[in-house]
Amino acid sequence: ARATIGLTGLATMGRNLARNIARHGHTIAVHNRTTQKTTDLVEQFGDEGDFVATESMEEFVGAIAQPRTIVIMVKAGDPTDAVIDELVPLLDEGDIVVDGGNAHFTDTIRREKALSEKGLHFVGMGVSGGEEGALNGPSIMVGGSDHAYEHLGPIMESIAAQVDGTPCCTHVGPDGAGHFVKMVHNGIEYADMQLIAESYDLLRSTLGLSPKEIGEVFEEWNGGDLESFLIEMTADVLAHDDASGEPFVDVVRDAAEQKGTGRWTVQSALDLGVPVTGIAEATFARSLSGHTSQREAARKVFSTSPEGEREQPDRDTFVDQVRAALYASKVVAYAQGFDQIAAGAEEHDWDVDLGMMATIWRGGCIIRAQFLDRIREAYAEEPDLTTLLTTRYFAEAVKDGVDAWREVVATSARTGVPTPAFSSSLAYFDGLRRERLPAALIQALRDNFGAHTYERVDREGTFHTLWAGDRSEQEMS
Ligand code: NBP
Repeated sequence: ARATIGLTGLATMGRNLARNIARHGHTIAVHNRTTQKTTDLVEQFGDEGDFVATESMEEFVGAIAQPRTIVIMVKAGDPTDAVIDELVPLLDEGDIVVDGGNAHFTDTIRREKALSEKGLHFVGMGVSGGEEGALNGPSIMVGGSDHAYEHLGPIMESIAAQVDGTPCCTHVGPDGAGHFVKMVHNGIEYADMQLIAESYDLLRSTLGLSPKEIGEVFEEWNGGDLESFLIEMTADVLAHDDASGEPFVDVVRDAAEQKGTGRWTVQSALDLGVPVTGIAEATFARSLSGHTSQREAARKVFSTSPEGEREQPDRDTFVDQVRAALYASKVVAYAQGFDQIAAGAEEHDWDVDLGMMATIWRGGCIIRAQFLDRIREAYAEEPDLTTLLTTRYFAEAVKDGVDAWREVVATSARTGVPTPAFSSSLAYFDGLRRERLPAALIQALRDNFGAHTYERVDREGTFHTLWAGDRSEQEMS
């Protein structure tokens, strides 16, 4: 029998995705550059479904029913281009080539253009949830044409995570839209994790709680508004002891790594002019943690202050304040991420349904959370909302938490516990809600040194003051 779909690239992700597809009753042709991986897959898991193992690219392409749907799951970057170059001469018009790796969305736009000129459909597909998700139900963000989704969508919807009967998979929009949304999703994941890490640090450094005790706090938080996969995982990790008997978190080197999607999100946000301060601070915090020699130099010079002046706030009060600060900062980080998706969609002319993004992140992916249902509801109530921050539910949550949020940020400043994500989120919130911003002074300075002109609050038009002359004001337009 001809396979209904093919998948090439059988490392961790590809292999699990192939098994997931086969388990859902789809006949799948499998291929890998190194044939051993194909043989291993079919030997170990061949009884899970209908696999067609192939060795050469020709054999692989020949095994798939037309129009072919072919998923590439190789290392992002040059390997993806190498596989596309090998595949394309073997394909027929109307075939669908799907890149399920973590490609940069601009690469996806480029590839889609090149393949559509050859009469092929190219789909950039963001797959979230790591290896576990790939096997048991990921969250899938599909780009590309409507035609491609008609073929690919039903298969992907069948293997995606399901929440309340809704698959965590959707057609996000044309060309790079799927990979763009996956990128921002990863950026939000960075912010989420940084906020959790800051909460842990505050509870440990300020209250002197042990990792186990903090794990219990997180477990309790997981029973409320903060309920999410990452909070649950934090409770689990903090409760874990190393074989040496030490808390596991204490034996792990404190230098966070990154594969680049957080950096991409921030780079794109800078291009779009969207202030994603939570994601940016989370990304920079990882960089800072890895700057070992600078940290060592600073530690030697500044070791004395202000540690040793540990404040001892009331435990229950402070735990609750940190919870409120975490929630409010999380609202800000998500509001910023959704702003970026809206701006990206506008820039690239993608019609992205923002509520749907929250819907498909409710399951399968690392940031899955109860919270996303609130975001989905907010967009259902008001599809064109200006910012998530001011929607009924989130506005109430932030208003209720703002005093605690300020207290936590103030405590962190006094005690020297760095909280870049908490602090910057609060600054963002205050920046948005202030009646007047000191941007007026910036405009005045710009006009003074560079004749960059300014607008006035009391009249229409553009103006310039002759700063070096008689300081009279000229109307420029
Ligand atoms: P890797 O990113 O480690 O890539 C290994 C695969 O790429 C192998 O199948 C390898 O074939 C193939 N490959 C390479 Br490398 N160069 C090739 C070339 N020139 N021609 C053909 N094949 C080539 O695999 P992964 O961790 O399974 O991830 C796959 C994709 O999924 C990546 O884009 C990744 O960013 C993305 N992703 C990963 C995760 C995760 O949690 N790991 C989550 C979401 C998305 P070989 O066996 O012959 O060397």
